[in-house]
Amino acid sequence: MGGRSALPVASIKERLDTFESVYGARLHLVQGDLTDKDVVYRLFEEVRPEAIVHLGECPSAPYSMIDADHAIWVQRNNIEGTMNVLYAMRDLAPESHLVKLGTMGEYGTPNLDIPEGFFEVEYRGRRDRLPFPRQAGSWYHWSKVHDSNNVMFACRIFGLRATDVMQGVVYGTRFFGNAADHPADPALHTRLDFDQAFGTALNRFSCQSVIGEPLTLFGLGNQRRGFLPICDSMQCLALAVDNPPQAGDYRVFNQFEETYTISELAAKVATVASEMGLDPRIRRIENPRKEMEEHHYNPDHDHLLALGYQPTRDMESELRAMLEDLLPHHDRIAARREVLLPDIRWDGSRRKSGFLDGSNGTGDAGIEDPPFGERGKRDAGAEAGVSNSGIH
Ligand code: USQ
Repeated sequence: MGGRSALPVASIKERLDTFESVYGARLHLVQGDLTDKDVVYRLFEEVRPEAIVHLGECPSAPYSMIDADHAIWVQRNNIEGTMNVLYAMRDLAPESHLVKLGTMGEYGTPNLDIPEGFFEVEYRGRRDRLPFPRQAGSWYHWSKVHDSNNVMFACRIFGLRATDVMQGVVYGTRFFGNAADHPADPALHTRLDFDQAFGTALNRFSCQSVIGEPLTLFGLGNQRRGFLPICDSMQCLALAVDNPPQAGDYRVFNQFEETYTISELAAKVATVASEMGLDPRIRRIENPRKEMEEHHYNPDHDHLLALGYQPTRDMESELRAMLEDLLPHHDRIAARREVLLPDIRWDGSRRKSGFLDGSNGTGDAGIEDPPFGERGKRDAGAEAGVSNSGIH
């Protein structure tokens, strides 16, 4: 996507060595492609895992929306990799526990509260407990839905056990142990992307604040999502591993801390950035996606709390820590500032989004009013017909 990690990522050897010196354990690394069944089977033969935390998928909605080749690659990569893991579990580690990363986006934005995976339905006088309908918003999110169905079916027919984690949008730079309070050894940093495809909203807003670019709200900015910092994402995965389900059980965790609208988040980043002496500006741009910009959003998230999950820190302190970690890399980010404005559109075209106030990015501080008077309209950004003026 022409981007790069805002934080430099050390070589794999350096990362393994540093991990060992900080945490006293040598990690065993095997490099291979999960879509290669032989690779997965060899790995299972060697390791005979008790638990598998499967994060090995393409995570990007926009990337999957570029064109047919990208859509098909994302679906094949994600679905085939998981199928190989499921069959390797059946054949070589049937007692093991799969912790599989799904996404809150599988549910979409229905006009109902969202349960954790399943709900009770009454229809024509009969009742059943059924999977809650999935209404994903990108080919990537649909790949996760298909994964969920496959994992659920494998549990039923192979007697496997799995936790399907419907994770919200992750942000932050500090993820190890007591990371919340201490910056990680720089050699342990993981990627932090800020381009349109692999950068998530809060990570992008933080990078934009650091280099003085506007924080880009897509459309109205009233889309609501669940968020959690990366250190708590790690905590939740560890809780799932430590508390496996019974054989044959397929369980679903909704994994997020709080829900916020994207405008609320941008305002939080702007507040923290201002306190740190930066000069953030929030601006609306045409929404390149087709998504509801005003909607009900009230997902349950009780399962992890019942296992003892405790959010470790509030969003403001996480944002402050993130900005502290990013500021020294101002030049690295600034050198790729052109990747910040999105041009991958859900209608298949490729055109950079314009600012919705029609100016050239030098507007006032704060959030401009949307130039169209139809708040609440679905896909408002896509329909606003805003000209291309204001593109960097
Ligand atoms: N958004 C903006 N401005 C930006 C970037 C995004 O307003 O500069 C908006 C988007 O329109 C969307 C929301 O923020 O409404 C979230 O977008 P995102 O890019 O942060 O997250 P998303 O595409 O939903 O995907 C991310 C991860 C994905 C994960 C998902 C969890 O990339 O791997 O599955 O978050 S969830 O959103 O709950 O489905």
